[in-house]
Amino acid sequence: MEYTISKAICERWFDKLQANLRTDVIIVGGGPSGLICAAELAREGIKTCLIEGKLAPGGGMWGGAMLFNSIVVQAEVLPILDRYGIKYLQAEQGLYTVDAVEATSALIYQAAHRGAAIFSGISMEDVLHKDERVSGVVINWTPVSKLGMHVDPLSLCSSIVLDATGHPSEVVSVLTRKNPVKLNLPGDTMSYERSMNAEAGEKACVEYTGEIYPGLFVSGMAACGVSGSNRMGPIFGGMLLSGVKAAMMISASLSGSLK
Ligand code: 48F
Repeated sequence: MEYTISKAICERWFDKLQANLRTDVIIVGGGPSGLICAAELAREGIKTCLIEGKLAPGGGMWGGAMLFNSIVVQAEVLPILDRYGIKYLQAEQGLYTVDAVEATSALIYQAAHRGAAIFSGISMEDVLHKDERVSGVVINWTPVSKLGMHVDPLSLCSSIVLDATGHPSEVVSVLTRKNPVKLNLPGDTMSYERSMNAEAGEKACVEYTGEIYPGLFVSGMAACGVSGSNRMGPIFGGMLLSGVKAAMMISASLSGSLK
């Protein structure tokens, strides 16, 4: 029986990897913006692969604030919560609270159930950059990177890459560190995240969601950081709106390139 268990797991996992060596979209980072983007794209039948460096996707959503695992959202995202079957309670000033565990697990479930391929424990360490376009990512096991082991990576190819890595905006950072590129951002270059201002940060993370370099989109906290906007703390409506906006823009870009 042990042989059969191991064989079944190996076959399934390698089938999944092989099927995702070339995809429409690679999402780096399984926080709220990346997960909801994956769920929305997969629902449209767009071949989507999500790479999460940690064991479990969910990013900063599990922990609420200071480990108080409730999060806050604005009234405008209630239709999204309804679509994902996430319950909410009214607070004050048009704000609502959501159980962080229910919300995070709902996003993960919908992304996986709708057909996005989720790989965990694997980190993006570089991008594929050819003919002035990002065309995929370079990956390795997170423990290999953490232990500093001298092991070469593998590459995954895609039409589009989404940087949903949150505060460190790791995809944009590695692209700009290694290549002399001009970004579609104020000042043509990557900025840095400013201090807490919930209203400004929530607005900016949606506003700056988009394609900042051919083939490379940003969402969520990464969109805030690279555009020089503020962090916003444990309010998550902007993250969900950003992920949904990223999915709409990516879908439009893919259908445009098929014409
Ligand atoms: O930070 P994160 O939750 O991203 P987000 O969707 O949401 C931000 C909020 O959680 C919070 C906030 C809310 O108001 O301010 O911070 O922008 O999730 C990012 C995910 O990306 C993974 C990381 O482990 C986390 O789960 N990640 C980061 N770098 C890499 C990565 C990498 N190089 N490769 C793979 N995954």
